[in-house]
Amino acid sequence: MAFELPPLPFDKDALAPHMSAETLEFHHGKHHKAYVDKVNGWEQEKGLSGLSLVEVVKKAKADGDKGLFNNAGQIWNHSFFWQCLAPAGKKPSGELASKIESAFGSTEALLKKLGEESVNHFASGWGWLVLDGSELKVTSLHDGISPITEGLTPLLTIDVWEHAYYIDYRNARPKFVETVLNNIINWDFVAQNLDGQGISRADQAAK
Ligand code: MN3
Repeated sequence: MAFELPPLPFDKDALAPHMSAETLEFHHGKHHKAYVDKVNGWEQEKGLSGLSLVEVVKKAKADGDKGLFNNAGQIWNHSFFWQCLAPAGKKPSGELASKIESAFGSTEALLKKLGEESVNHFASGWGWLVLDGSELKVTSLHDGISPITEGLTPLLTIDVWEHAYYIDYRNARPKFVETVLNNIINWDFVAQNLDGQGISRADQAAK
């Protein structure tokens, strides 16, 4: 098995000033890596050989193994999160834009709702735009929980653990959330998740 830390899909300084190279050095190079190392360290003890990351997350949930569930979920969530970001993010278009319009009224309304959900999420976790069946929904999940074990299809996420914003924004989660959602979202990736292409890209990146 031995999971690997996937490389960032952009240069470390490509998201500045919205997300600095220093934040990415710590968030990707230390926090994300620590989850990978932790799960790899359990390979023998917890019988994880030969399992994919998603299988590990599902097994941990079935076994009620919270430590493994959160650490493996965090590998997956971060691998997915990096794919959700891009320098100079464009706006949603095509099928995604029409789905957003019929579910929320407009992209601005979606960003407001997702922003509020993410800002108001208590303590550590993630804000998510998901498909619940064929319906677009905004939600938030705690710690390392991922939509992949909740029967939901992830389209877009924002990390609201303190380590995601403390270097660049100190304690100002609202400013971080607003800045990321309005400036560096990779809407092409979000659109690819409507039919699962993007998710398989994130899964591969997680191995
Ligand atoms: Mn994080």
